Amino acid sequence: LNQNPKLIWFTGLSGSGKSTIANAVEARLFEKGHMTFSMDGDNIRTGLCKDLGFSDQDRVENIRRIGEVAKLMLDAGLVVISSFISPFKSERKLVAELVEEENFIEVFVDCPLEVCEQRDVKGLYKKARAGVIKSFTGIDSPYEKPENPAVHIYSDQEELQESVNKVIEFVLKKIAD
Ligand code: GGZ
Repeated sequence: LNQNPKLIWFTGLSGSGKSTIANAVEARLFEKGHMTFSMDGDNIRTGLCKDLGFSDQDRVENIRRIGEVAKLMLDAGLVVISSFISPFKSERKLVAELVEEENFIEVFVDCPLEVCEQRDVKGLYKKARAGVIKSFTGIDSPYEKPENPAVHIYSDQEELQESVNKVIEFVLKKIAD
């Protein structure tokens, strides 16, 4: 059993591909014998954070709670994978400090807004443009790009496997350190 807990923190716009890449990364780590724990909107915003919306204040609280859960899971010895927009630099920094910088791996899933909007898998951008959904990231709510991510994914230019390889390579090196 490999035990060198790390937090792999995916950040990026809605529809950038965070969860898709994260799921594939988790499968690969599992194959290699790492115990993992994944968090995304589907298992967090429906439970632990179901009282929170998308105001700046609620997003900050969302990420704070996720950071605390990640810290507990790291204590349990797991490789934690999280996929949230996490639009604010300051909150990502807070999480990094909470779990200690050397355990925090920031992965920026970089995809132009136009591409996310064109894909519009869930039809949310259309609703945001129509004003049905307010404070939508990239439309009328900010996204602060990471300046120096550990891994920089260009999800509109790379094949999924290439993106996954970039993350895995970095993570395994970090775990081996
Ligand atoms: C952004 C929203 C919003 C608004 C609902 N803004 O593509 P999705 O659907 O599955 O991922 C998005 C998800 C974002 O939740 P996070 O917890 O990752 O956000 S944050 O880190 O900022 O707290 C999107 C959906 O929720 N969604 N309304 N207004 N995304």
